[in-house]
Amino acid sequence: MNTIESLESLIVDLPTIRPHKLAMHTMQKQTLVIVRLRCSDGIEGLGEATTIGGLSYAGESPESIKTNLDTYFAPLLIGQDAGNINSAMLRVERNVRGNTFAKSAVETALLDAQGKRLGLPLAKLLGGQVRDGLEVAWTLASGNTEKDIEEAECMLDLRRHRHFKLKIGAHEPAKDIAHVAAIKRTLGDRASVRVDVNQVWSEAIALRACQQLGDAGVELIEQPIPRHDREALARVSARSPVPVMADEAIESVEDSFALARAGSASVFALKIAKTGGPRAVLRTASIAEAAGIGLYGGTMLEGGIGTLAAAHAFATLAKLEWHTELFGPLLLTEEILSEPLIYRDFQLLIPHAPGLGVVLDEERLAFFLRSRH
Ligand code: MUC
Ligand code: MG
Repeated sequence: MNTIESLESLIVDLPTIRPHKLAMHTMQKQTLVIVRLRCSDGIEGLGEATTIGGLSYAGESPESIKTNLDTYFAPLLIGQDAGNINSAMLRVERNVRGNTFAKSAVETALLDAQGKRLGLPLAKLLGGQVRDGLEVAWTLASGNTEKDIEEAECMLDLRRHRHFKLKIGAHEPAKDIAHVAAIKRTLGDRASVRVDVNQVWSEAIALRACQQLGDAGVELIEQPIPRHDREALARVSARSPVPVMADEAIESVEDSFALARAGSASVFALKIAKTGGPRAVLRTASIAEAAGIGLYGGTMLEGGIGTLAAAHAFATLAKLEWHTELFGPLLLTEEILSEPLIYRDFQLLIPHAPGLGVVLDEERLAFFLRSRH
């Protein structure tokens, strides 16, 4: 039998092109957790578990992900059949509660290895892609309206992005809404503008603000209120003139079912990290599709490995009405892959090589490894 021989996790710190300001945290760098899964047939699978701002976004930090992978996941997986992803992930599921970021990295690494083994790109392993590329939104989060406008103009000129997500919630709603309205006024019909509130508003504030954002021409409002209040999200969603998207509210496939049942949102942000991997995210997508909920391909600002793991999965979806925000690698100044991902004509292209379609640059990886510093 071809078995899993080792599972190694590496913390890599990479600089960002500028500070990235979210309501709960300002990123000055991004920290990736890279998984290397080695199999007895000599094949290595790669995975990534990346979050935002230590513990400020979700319940797993890069350090806890590494500890849990090394201490709990590795002993569960070593010696198991490397070619049976269902059985390996079932074993993980039976023994590990939560920890969807770490699970996502492991599922990705198993799929990457299997794809390389069978000579199939990951999207083919998942049933086959129905599109060659994915439109990618860019997040304007410099913290300054003029700079954001300049950045958006530059992205339009480069034909890299024509959908922009604005991170709000760090300021008073009136100030945030004026910032959004100024950007939308300048960009007009040349671009779509969406906002992400990252759970900051109360229901009362959200009800008023959604109206004002609608008047300003915003086309999508992401997670306006705290994740746990599904009923309030449903009320805001029902009264908002703009579609409301659930992001942090989804921390598992089961959460997505509960949200669909409660009618909490008309769009779901799919993230491999929040549901436990590329296959798990497709289960969330199926729930949404059955409930008539629109789909958006979200990110935790992963590097190239996590970004492509999500891209292969999203490329298999029949409908991806709201496109994606798979721009994580473009926020980083450094690359740890031997070839960067290809962004062209507003799209991220899906590689055709077996597995994820990436190769690590061992020297760059070694240079940015946290243990070196
Ligand atoms: C989030 O909340 O959606 C995605 C894009 C971005 O700038 O931040 C992330 C997280
Ligand atoms: Mg979000």
